[in-house]
Amino acid sequence: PVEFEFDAPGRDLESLKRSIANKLMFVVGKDPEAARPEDWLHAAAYAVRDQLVERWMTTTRAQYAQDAKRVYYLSMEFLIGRTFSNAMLAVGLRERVKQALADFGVDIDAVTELEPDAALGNGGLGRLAACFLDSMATLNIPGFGYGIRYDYGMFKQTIVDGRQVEVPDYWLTHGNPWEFTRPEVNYRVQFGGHVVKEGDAYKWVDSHDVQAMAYDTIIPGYATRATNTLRLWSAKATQEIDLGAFNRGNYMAAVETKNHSENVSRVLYPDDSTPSGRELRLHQEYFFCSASVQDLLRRYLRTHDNFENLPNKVSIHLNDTHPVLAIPELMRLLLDEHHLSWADAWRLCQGVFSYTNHTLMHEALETWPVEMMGRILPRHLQIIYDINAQFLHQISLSGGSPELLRKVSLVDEAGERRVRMAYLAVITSHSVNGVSALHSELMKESIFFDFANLWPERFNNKTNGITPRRWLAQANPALSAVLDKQVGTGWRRDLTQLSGLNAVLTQPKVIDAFQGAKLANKQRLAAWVQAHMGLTIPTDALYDVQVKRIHEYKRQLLNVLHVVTRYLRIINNPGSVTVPRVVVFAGKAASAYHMAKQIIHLINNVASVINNDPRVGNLLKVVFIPNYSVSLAERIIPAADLSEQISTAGTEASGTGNMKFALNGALTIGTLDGANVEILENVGADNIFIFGLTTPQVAATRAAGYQPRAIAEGNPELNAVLEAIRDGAFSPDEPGRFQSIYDLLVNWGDHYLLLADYAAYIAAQEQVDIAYQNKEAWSVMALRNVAAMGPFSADRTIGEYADKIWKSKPLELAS
Ligand code: DL6
Repeated sequence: PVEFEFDAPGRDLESLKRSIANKLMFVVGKDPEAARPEDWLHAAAYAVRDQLVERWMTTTRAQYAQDAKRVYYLSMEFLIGRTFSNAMLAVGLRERVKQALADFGVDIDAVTELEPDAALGNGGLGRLAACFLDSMATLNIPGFGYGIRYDYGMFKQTIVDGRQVEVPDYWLTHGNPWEFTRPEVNYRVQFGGHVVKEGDAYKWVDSHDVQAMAYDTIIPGYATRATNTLRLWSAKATQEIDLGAFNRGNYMAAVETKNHSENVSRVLYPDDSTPSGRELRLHQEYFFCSASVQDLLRRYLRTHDNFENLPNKVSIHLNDTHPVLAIPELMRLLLDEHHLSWADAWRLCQGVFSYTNHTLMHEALETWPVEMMGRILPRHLQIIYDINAQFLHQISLSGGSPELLRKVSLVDEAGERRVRMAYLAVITSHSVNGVSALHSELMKESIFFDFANLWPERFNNKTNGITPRRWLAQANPALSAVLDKQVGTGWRRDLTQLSGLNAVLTQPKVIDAFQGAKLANKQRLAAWVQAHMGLTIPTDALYDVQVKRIHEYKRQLLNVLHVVTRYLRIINNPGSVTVPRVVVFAGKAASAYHMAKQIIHLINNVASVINNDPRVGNLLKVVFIPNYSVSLAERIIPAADLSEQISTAGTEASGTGNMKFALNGALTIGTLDGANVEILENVGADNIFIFGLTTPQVAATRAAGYQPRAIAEGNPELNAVLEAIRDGAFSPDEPGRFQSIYDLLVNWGDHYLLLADYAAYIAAQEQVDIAYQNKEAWSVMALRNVAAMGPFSADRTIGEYADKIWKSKPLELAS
């Protein structure tokens, strides 16, 4: 365990115990005799939070004193997970809190498990935002996260008869000890109404208004006094109750408007990489953009009396297109409220905004119907039209053809007219980045081709990263202890120090220690599976893991094809498979995504047939772990031997799970997609299993008229696997259940080319089996992965954003 000291009072064991006891009595309001484990968790959380508050104030004071440039990270999603362990780690108090609780007879691990995940995000994009907050604080970059305080986060996934069933996640049931309610920080957000012109000025009138109220959470930096703030907005009605209706005795009608207004921050849209296109979503996006921009302008104006310095003091980063309405909102405020000229307002906007793209999928690029935007945000639609008119004028002056104008216009005129949010982000931002080297190149060749021709200097790459605090120190204490012994403890702040492992990783004692940690992590996962699912899994098998959102492009189905292949080999050709495997799946499907739900159903049905077939025994077990979450990821990833990163080349923008697995000593089986390409470059071809079509080969295969049926017919083993799925081998109670999956692959074009990659994937899996039989050599390869993960720290990524995009400097804080 690594503890470090600050001079703050209240950190010795006795003070901590006093603090926890005080919080239990005076904040939670419980007698120690009557306190439940949840009460102890809250009491300890408040005691740990106290340790952060003083730093928070010191940091804020220093930001003002140094007139520091602040980075505002606008994101509809922050997939935080639990905070208790993370906060203890950041302030170096875990061992002492553990002791303090133990002295009260309370087990820290048991209470830690009671904390609900803050699941205010869907997947990769939201978790990246959470890792970035951690790294910004750790690097002393003055930053704010701005988002929505959803009452209901990502739904809880239950599996009923093999099917996904969604249950609401009311994560605030027991209160949230980490947040500070700020009723005094609230802004009016307008919707609807219309715009009137008075002289040269525009006024937005007759709108329905909602209040945005702030809730703040401290984001601690690791081993620094610096902290940042995550400010989440909650919708409150401007009027609590309609007194007229109330007095007429119509009590329900009296609160109807209030409920309607407050619905804006009620629930996270559970869609990942698919557009939701619903009006409420547009309300949510504008709601948090407006509140955030009003808030940051107010902060800026506290210490500046004009806007000239805005780009030197403020960066607004757009995490995908969801916050892009911040652009017309800033324009509106500068024009209509602060009376700047159009030219000045536009110059300032271009100076402050930067944008990250997280997906190339055309269907995932947000557009809003002009009609809807005009109805809900009439002034913003005007401003977007004006931006468009000026932009198109410029393009045509420089010789742009009508065809080019049509292609780059902010308004898509084909069919129902729609505003293209990604284009608005690109036209305005001074920087547009992708999230892996490959993705950033593809972005310029595909969705932003015309813009990259116009402004090549604007486009750049910032390969994603992950925080080593949560994803190694916190998630994997067993491996962390091994690393501390071999390379010291500094990797938590400088992940490149893991390269020190290269000098020792062939030593038997290091290999032994690594294997011991891996086994402990498998035992920890197996115990969880036993306790929560009633399933026994062996701990001496290869743990083959694919955990992520369920999506056709991520190709969980290809993994299933391998599982079924393996199963058929075991029963038809005993002795042909000798390496025992536990294949673990976890992930949620968007509630309206039928095929993804079918895939979950298939995985569960395949699991139940295989797990109950006595011919298979411990040679193959298949587990679908329900309700994948950040806290489950922390338990699953450290136990993995093999990391499945098998998306169709050119579809996964980066991936960050791929980095988490490698950092925890798993080998990757993967395609040349997203950040897998850079993982390969760093770990070397001997320490990763790469297979399948490359991005250009994918395009060529499609262009040549891809025939999946011919592939199936030409490969008897594949054919048998597909027929087993189609004919009900895994759904004997309803033999036709998976006909649609068969059709998807064989008759409907197999858009993601699973069958094209099948043979190469199976061959790669055979290489995995061969390699795993030599446990020492396997461990050395795994350790080489760990040693090579330095570049995949989010600290590296954030360092690059700060230097190259935001031009922000670390805050100076006395140590
Ligand atoms: O950049 C974070 C993460 C990437 O690692 C994943 O590859 C990518 O799929 C994900 N993108 C989304 C798209 N959502 N939208 N829009 O979640 O971003």
